[in-house]
Amino acid sequence: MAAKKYKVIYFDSPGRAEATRLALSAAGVDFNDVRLTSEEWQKMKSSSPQGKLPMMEVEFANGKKTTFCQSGAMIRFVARENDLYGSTNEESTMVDVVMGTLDDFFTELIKFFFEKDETKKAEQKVNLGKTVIPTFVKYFEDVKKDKDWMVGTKMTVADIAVFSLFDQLSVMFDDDDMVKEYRNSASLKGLAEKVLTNNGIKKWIENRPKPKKT
Ligand SMILES: N[C@@H](CCC(=O)N[C@@H](CS)C(=O)NCC(=O)O)C(=O)O
Repeated sequence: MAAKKYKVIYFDSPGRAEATRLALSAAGVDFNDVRLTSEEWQKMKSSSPQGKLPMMEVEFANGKKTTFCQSGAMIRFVARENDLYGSTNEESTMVDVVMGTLDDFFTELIKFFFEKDETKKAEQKVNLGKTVIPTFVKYFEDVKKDKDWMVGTKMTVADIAVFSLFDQLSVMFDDDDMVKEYRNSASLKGLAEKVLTNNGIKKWIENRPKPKKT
């Protein structure tokens, strides 16, 4: 049977698309990495299903094409297709818990990055560094404990997505203090090392466009 063809469409940044790009790479699935400029996106926004990115177009073996929105749905599609979603319903649900928590974390970060008022932005930065980031780091450490993976006994998209978000944070905040809990976390550093043993992920990271500091 012919393989499915994938197109991941997003901006030229990691953001909400990178975990899906990493999951496809982990599974050794080729995909078309489409990176739009703001101008290109504005031209197609009104004719897109939700007026939001990322989107993932999948062309099935019979030629049918479906465009999925919502980063969580996209990565779960890839996870189900490639055995990256745990081995039982309990494990898959725990993967969902981790992914939902990452979404809450991402939402907090987005509020900060899009804040225009400099005073509010400075306050939010303090809150992120003192409270938000340490709280999420502690939560992910509690889930992982001293196991190899976040959930179950093999890599899932929960591992990939946790790795991806902290990888982005490390680039965004070159200020050590902001991500010191992550940098000092033996458990999450261990997870990153495990994720990076995957050849597809290693290759993707070596060759992807270098993430920019926001
Ligand atoms: N829940 C959606 C959120 C999508 C979203 O907010 N996308 C932003 C970028 S991260 C976007 O499309 N912004 C451009 C726009 O609204 O035109 C998801 O996870 O995919």
